[in-house]
Amino acid sequence: MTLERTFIAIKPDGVQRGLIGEILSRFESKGFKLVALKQLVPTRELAEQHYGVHRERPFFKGLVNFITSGPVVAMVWEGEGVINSSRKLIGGTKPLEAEPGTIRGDLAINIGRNVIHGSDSPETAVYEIGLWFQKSELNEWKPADQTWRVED
Ligand code: DAT
Ligand code: MG
Repeated sequence: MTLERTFIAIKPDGVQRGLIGEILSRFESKGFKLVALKQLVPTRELAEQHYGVHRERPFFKGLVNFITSGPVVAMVWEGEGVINSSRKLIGGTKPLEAEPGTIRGDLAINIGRNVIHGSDSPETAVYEIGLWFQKSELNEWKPADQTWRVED
């Protein structure tokens, strides 16, 4: 079993629309483990580093303006296969094409207001966790019901 960690962020639209609890509950109910969580308004520098791969895209400036426009809930979730599984829970980038049952499929309609971010690969996850969190902010702990979610 390979334990993975992924970076998940509820974007400013999700926070403003009161969707924090709804979104958290999907990861919690699935059984993944929350190892870090904080709310912050990202600086432009952080946002530009986070979305660095999109720097040359026409939507980059709007994306950075949006992500820095208000509080974001930044998180790290842990579990076997959590990176891919989170992308499935989140759904496709275009909310109108995202499957019903996914976060974007159920809660959003516009690509520029798609409520949540999730790392797309192990390399991206390591980069994004390091960008948003100090090591000391990542909590090592064992959920009391762990043996009812995963076999030893
Ligand atoms: P994802 O967030 O599903 O990983 P991505 O990495 O391709 O998608 O793009 C990052 C964000 O940029 C995406 O959540 C919304 C925005 N975005 C992507 N493509 C866009 C487009 N064609 N027009 C406007 N915004 C776009
Ligand atoms: Mg992406």
